[in-house]
Amino acid sequence: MALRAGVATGVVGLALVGVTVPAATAEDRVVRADQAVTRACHASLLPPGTAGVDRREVTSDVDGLVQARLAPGDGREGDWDVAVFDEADGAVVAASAALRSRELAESFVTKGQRLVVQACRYAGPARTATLGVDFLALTPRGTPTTVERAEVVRVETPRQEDKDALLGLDLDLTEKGDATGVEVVLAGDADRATLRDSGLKHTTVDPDLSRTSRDAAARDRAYAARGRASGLPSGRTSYRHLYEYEYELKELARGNPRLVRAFTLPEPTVEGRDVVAVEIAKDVDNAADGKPVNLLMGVHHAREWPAGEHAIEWAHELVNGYHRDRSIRSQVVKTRNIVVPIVNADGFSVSREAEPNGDFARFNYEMKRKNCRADDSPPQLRTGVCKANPGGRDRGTDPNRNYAGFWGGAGAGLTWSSETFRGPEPFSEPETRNIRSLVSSRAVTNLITLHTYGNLVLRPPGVAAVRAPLEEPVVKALADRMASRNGYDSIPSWGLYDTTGSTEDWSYWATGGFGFTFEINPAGFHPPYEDAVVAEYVGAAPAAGAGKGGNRAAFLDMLANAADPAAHSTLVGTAPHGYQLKVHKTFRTPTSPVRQADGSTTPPIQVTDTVESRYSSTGGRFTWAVNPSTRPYVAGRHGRDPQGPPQAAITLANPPGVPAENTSFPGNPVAERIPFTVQGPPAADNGRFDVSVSWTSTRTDWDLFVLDAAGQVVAQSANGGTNSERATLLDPPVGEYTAVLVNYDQVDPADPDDWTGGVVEFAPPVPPTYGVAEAYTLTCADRDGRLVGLTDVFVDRGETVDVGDVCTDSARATKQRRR
Ligand code: 0X9
Ligand code: ZN
Repeated sequence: MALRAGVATGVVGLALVGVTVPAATAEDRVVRADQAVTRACHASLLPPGTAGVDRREVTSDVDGLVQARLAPGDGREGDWDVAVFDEADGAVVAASAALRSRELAESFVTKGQRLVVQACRYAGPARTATLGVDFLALTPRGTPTTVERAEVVRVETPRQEDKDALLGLDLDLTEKGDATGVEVVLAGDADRATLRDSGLKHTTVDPDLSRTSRDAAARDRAYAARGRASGLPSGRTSYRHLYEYEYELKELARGNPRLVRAFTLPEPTVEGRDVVAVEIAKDVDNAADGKPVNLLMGVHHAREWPAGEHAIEWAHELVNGYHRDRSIRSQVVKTRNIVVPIVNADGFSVSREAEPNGDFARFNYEMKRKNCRADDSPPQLRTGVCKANPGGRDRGTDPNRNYAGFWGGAGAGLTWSSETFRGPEPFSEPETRNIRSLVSSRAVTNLITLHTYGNLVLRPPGVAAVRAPLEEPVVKALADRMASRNGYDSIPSWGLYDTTGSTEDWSYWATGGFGFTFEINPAGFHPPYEDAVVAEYVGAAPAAGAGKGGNRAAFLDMLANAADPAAHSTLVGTAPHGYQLKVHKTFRTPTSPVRQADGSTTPPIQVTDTVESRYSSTGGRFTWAVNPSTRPYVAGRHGRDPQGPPQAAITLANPPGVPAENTSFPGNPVAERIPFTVQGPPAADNGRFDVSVSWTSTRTDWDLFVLDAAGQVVAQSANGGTNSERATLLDPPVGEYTAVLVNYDQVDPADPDDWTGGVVEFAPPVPPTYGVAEAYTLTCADRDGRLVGLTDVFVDRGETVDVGDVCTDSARATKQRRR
């Protein structure tokens, strides 16, 4: 039987799609199968009458999108999947394979294209499901006309003012860079003009990003066409689609029932997709067994496809390793591992299903970053589905600016169209609420959130003004160890520029679970699979982790850290069999003062969190891994007590003459060099030095570099349009340094505008601060759920606290007995 599909053309303003009227009868909409068959619905179009499937033939009467949705039929859940095929060649057009029967398969079709919608009963008791098929027309205006050249430039941001100025431009910043500059995507001429007008110095890194992206896509086709397995745990050779992630996770669970549990995160996305995850642990269903939880996540950002690949490969790694590798097995049995490959399922589907042409125009969706929230778009741009809407890829909130940690501060966009739009309030998005719920309800002692790109291991905080946490040395040591495997730079998140509202700036500061961001690969949001996924994962050339173990080894280090009681906190005691123990804590944390569009700020929002962990007693003594009871936010800040006074200022004498103009230092070494010495305790103890110089005309340009004794640049300041430079080094090691002054440009070479006032100024180290200690509330409930024990517990990182016989010997238990 064929469904009719009609199109209503309710096109508003610039709207790209008309919403269709579902034309099928109620009868047409029920798909039925008497038998469940565990198969990939998207793998092939099966003949009519095949067990476990039902099908509908439809013809698209639009150039636009097809949407096939499933919902549970007659109230029973079960697991049905759906796939749409081209009838002529049998190729899969769209599919969806989440864990329940709530599916959305959506992709592009042409007018007159004959399609078969195949519904598959994968598992469970539901004999029926409800199918809806819609066609959405793209209006002519939906086709982008002008394709502009997208490029990557490096913008020099040596000083905090430059970083702030760059953030103020609201351009598409990457995470590739260093302390003095960052790579930025210019989507087209408007962005080019914005940057030019800012006066920030920049150089081209990739003049034609679209071409690079198209070349990458071509390499991907060739790599997959070889038909040989890669060195990845799964053997995979190409970027997965969303439905492949979904299907693979549930197959992993089906094939390893006691080891792997696939689950759906609490909230569907704004487009109605289920978000799928797996938990991997020995006796996986007993979640309250007291083991520490290690969480790996990918794809907060839609276009960052390698992030999802690395995450799902890690799931395969753990499963393969559990069966075949003694050392991995020994770590898996001590931990619980949760993997959420695609946090932003809507955005990923938009990016992954788009035409891979690599340009960053508003109506090209491959490079979409954010989620699909439309509520904050102007009313006329709220129509249409995310894959084809009048706001284009500008629609949405940046999930990595929407967490409560320091939300509302620097480095986040205030308007709907910003690439870093923070959303209307902390946790306004289903994606961030999903992760919040996971992290708040389990003892997530270790977390990595995967992004691309920049070859970085980032640790909190994301904003410099917050200062490092009191336990910075242990956090840094873990980050450094992982960075020694993947060859990335290990730096604080704020190193390139400030951000607020990112994942671990909530999770770490609120729960004490270690949290890091990896920025995978040196160049590109989803570069060739062979490089950005295979090589980066296994540690092979051309990855920076070649020969060092790659991300695989970095993830194994994180797993080992999760398994190590010295890295989290432990409660021990005794409890009768079947009794339920719980630690919980409710607290309020202020966001940043909330920046407003007019430049003012409003007071911080107080965000209430409840974190908890449960232990289900098996009788007798227990060992229960938890996070420290004091959250890092209140524990204090890292610092150092001065071991002596700061060193006295040093004047830098300007040598006679002016060096020749030089625009290519250090390639061209011509410059003036003035040595100076940094002293150490007890004579001096320096927390930082600042080297500064000035001159007369803002149209003259001197650049300043500071080299250490080995000739490495350790600080620099190289601005245009100013008449001064200031280079800063924090915690400068004792030793010999050289200030290098490069004559970049003279307003009048005949009458040189020489630099003057050269000085090195020293400041003392900032001492640590110590905050307050916080306790958990520990409760015990008996088999009937009655509260029989209640006590406060203070526990530090690395500490084991014996809570004794908490179910029979706590204050509450005593009170109960007296009654
Ligand atoms: O901006 C982000 O959310 C992350 N970079 S990405 O290019 N993948 O979008 C990094 C966030 C943390 N970094 C900084 N504080 N700079
Ligand atoms: Zn990202």
